[in-house]
Amino acid sequence: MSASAPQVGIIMGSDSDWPVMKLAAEALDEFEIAYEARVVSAHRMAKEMIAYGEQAADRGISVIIAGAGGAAHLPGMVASVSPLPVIGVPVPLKYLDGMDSLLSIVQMPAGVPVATVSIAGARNAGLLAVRILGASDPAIRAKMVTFQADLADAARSKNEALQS
Ligand code: RP5
Repeated sequence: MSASAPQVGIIMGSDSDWPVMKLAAEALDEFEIAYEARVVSAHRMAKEMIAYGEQAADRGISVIIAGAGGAAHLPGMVASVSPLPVIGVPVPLKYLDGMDSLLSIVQMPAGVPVATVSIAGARNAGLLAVRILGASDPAIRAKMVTFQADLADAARSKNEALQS
């Protein structure tokens, strides 16, 4: 977490989700984007969850990344009370390999979108948040362009290593 006002809110159903969700935080750190990270359980802290969703935009948050496991209602419920883009991260638990989390997050009713990434895909959730911010911030967008070029270079190097 950085000292400047957070642009991204990372929320999760439990602190047990943090080993997955910290990958989103690490991606945001790479782009020097300020974020906050909080446990806001949909089932155990429903009132706080609603308050978080209702207040996030007014507090200056631009994107919410919401991760949960099992009956993962947090991303969809927060999306229902916030006008912000919400990125859902299905967190895999002991049983069902995260399919329960994925299906709980991805099939939202029309009118209430959640941008669901892959099971345990918190790094991509962080990178998607960077892209969303970059759409209206040229400095962030320029960093993303550099990141993408580096990604391509790394892939090309691996291909060249295979050829030699
Ligand atoms: C979900 O229940 C949380 O998102 C977490 O993935 C799961 C288990 O929570 P704990 O019992 O570990 O607190 O709501």
